[in-house]
Amino acid sequence: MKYVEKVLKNLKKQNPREAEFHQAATEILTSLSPVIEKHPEYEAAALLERFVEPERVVMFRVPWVDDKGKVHVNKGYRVQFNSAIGPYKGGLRFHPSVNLSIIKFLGLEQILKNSLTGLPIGGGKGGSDFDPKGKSDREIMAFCQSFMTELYRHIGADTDVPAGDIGVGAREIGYLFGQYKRIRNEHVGVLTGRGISYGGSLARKEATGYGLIYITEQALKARGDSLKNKTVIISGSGNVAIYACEKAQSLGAKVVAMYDSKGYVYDPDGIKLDIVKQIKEVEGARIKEYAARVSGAEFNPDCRKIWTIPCDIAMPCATQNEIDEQSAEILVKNGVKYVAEGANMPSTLEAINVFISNGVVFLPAKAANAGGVATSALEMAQSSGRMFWSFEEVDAKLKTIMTDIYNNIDKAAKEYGFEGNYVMGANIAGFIKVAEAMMAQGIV
Ligand code: NDP
Ligand code: 2IT
Repeated sequence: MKYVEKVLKNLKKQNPREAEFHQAATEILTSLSPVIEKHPEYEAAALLERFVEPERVVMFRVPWVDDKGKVHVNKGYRVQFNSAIGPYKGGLRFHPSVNLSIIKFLGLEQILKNSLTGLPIGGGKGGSDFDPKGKSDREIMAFCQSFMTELYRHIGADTDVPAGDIGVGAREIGYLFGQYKRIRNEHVGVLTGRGISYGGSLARKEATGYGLIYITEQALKARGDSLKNKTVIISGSGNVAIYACEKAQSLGAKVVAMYDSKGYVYDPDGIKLDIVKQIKEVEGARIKEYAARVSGAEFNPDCRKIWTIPCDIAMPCATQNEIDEQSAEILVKNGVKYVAEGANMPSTLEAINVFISNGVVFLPAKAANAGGVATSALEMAQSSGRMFWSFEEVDAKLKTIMTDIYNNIDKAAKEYGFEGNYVMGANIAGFIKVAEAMMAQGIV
């Protein structure tokens, strides 16, 4: 049996019932075969076995009291996956679906994503099964303070730097940072996505969505095309989706549909983003509201049906496995030309096969959504340098980073004989740097 197959088989055996982790590992390890074949010394150094095993997993209890005085207990996680090229870096997700498998798949992906940014950041991820929906500000604060009261001892500006993800935005980062500072008595860049008044970076909020559009623009440009007049579907209506929509529209694309977990809205005239922002960012209400406010817009409670709307470009920006094989086939049948993943692992392995085998330009998450964490690394640089860059400076750096990522994954795919296959390109280009760093540092 080949080395990668052995490692994958063992991973599944040693980590049973972790479906999402198996899925991410399968995609990554399968792509790495051509690199591994060129480097027999990797097997002798058990490099892959070490690569798929987190350096450290922290699991903890998060007790907190709600507004009625009732005590709740949630699970807290931080997976410090790989620090070969820099301090652990990656978001925190607060969502009731969170479990160890989900945090591990996100952490594994993050290692390669962070490597692709070209910046010195290792891979980590964390979160909780806490559901921020319907909670008061005080309850959110109580939860965040309790979460940080354990997490603080495991993180640090040069050790592990968490940030946001699903359910963790500016408000949560603020409460988490306040508690860290209070315990440690240190005002340092230990979290990114901070508010601008206390060490955050301009353009971090927009970065994942903008970056997604910048890399898509590059892929279009390389084919003599542009976003102008393209029909786009963006799933989700959170941080990534909103700013992807904003940048896509500013470049002339027509975004016709978006969703939240309760259903999607279709607006054939093009989504009015100010109304979405009002509903989601100001009121914290449901996207369904959009259809009530905009004439000609329709609401459908079945999220998956969003992929039956014909489009040129599909951008899943909500969560894992939102596009399955059947949805991918419908998208292809309806003429989709590009799929760019804003969310992490939004396409199943079967869906990816459908896209690639049908010649769809498929930009995988670890490349396409790397703009968020890249800008987090720019926030870290500003924090440690005691500097503050303008929006334009940060945005220009983000654009360069996304262009470089596109060129690097394109080049790696070609070099290894898989031209146009960016799953291969992204995994290989991301892995090479991490593998070199791990080999140089000995058996650790
Ligand atoms: P937000 O919490 O801001 O928004 C999440 C959005 O996805 C909401 O519209 C939410 O709807 C929807 N959603 C979540 N779960 C489901 C589900 N099961 N079915 C349908 N819709 C769902 O998160 P972000 O925008 O920050 O994150 C979105 C994705 O992008 C995630 O996969 C995240 O890992 C990834 N990502 C985020 C980065 C960042 O910088 N924030 C960076 C790189 C990747 P509802 O409100 O109804 O739950
Ligand atoms: O998935 C991701 O890359 C993020 N949620 C952002 C991580 C970060 O550290 O900014």
